[in-house]
Amino acid sequence: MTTSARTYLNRIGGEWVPAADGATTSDLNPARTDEVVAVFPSAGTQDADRAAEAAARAFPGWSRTPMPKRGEILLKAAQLLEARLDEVAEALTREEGKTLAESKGETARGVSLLRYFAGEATQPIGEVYPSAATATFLYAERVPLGPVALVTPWNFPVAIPTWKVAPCLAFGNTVVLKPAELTPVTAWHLADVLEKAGLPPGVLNLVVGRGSKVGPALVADERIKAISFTGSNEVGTRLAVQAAQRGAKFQLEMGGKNPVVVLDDADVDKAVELTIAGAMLSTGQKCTATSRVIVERQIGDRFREALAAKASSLKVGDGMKPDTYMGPLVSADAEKTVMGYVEAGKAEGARLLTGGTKLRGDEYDRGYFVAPTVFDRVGPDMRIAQEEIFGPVVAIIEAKDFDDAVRLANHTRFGLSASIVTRDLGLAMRFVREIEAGIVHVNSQTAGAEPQVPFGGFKGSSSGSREQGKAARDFFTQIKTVYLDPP
Ligand code: UN1
Repeated sequence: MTTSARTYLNRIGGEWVPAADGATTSDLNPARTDEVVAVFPSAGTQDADRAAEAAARAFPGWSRTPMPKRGEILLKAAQLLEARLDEVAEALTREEGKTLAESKGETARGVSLLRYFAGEATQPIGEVYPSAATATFLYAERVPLGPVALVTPWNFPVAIPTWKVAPCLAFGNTVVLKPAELTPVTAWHLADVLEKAGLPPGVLNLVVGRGSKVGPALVADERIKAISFTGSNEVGTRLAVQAAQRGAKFQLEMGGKNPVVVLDDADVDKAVELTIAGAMLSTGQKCTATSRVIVERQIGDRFREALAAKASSLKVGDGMKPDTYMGPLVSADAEKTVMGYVEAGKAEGARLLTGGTKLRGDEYDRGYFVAPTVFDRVGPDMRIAQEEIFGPVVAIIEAKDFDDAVRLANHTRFGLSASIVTRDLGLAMRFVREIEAGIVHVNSQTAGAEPQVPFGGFKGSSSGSREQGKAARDFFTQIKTVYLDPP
């Protein structure tokens, strides 16, 4: 057991504080569970209450701070985060498991997000309309909501908190950030760089604690005017009901069951490369991960052989090692869920082409390592074709032709991202038109999100709103229409 793990504190009202009841939680390395990465407070309802109070107190001052000034703080935070990019990336790999290369990429994305929203802080925030009356100055202005709760997952512990926090602050709201308890160090860094960049006390409050306690307490709190959540459909649905009951604004980004469609004319190597990247990077733990491959018949055999060969050749290991392609799953629970789906796939009659096992040996025994897994002969209604697995498991489903492929791709309650691999521009354009997904890729993998464009899903993948880019403004502001007449 590592004894040198650093102890961190929550940030409430400008002070670093332990949990009200003194409870703590250990942040473990999923590649080596005997390594304690950090010790954090395990906040409860009392801490949630204090954080909401602090955010409410800070709101009048922050909402009146000129928007460009708020933008300057975000820009300064971007510089500070960039200066500690290696440190944050290493913490990310150690607490979440993804490879160091992915962690560096994600931290760099955090820097871009802060920069992007610093720029947003000088963009127009309303519109002037013609009025029926000659003298009336008629305009609609975007104004802040108030204190907002941001509930974020462990799988992108830098990028997702940043893409919620940055616009939330830019538009004049104050924040209670509740990051996933599995990955608090990265969220702590975000809070720390914002503070060092000059964010006034209470504007951003960090509450690390159990989601099951802190989440509902924040959602029920009358001082919290809106909640933005990324996570499971199960938690999201409950949260929406609770928020709707008291009239709080909410935004949900949830699961996916994202398809890549491989048409007969595709280059097999390219299709394999995109499928592997989409399905196996981050150990398949992305809401945008590829989890179904819908292949046309003629290319089917060549594709499945090449995909299985590539999947079984991937180097799995500790994400800190430079040659690792795929790290561990994040937790024992995650491993149990993934292995449960492997069993379900076999029991329902799918054919296991490769993987499906826990990895054994010195390098693996202390972590949550499973082999990259490929099933074929998957029926469209099997559980592994319908439910979000959130692990390195991909299901190959055969399609008769293009129309069948689109029908199969849309045969899901989710609609986050989708991809097609083809050289046929006409079919690619039809796919873009017919696919029920919020994010469509042609000849690129299903994952990925640039800061300047809307991000979000159709159907059961989201509550309908979008994050990032100009779309972030819609959620983090409300509209005030003003009829201004001379006295
Ligand atoms: C990406 O595909 O790079 O939780 C981002 C998730 C998504 C973010 C995906 N909200 O996986």
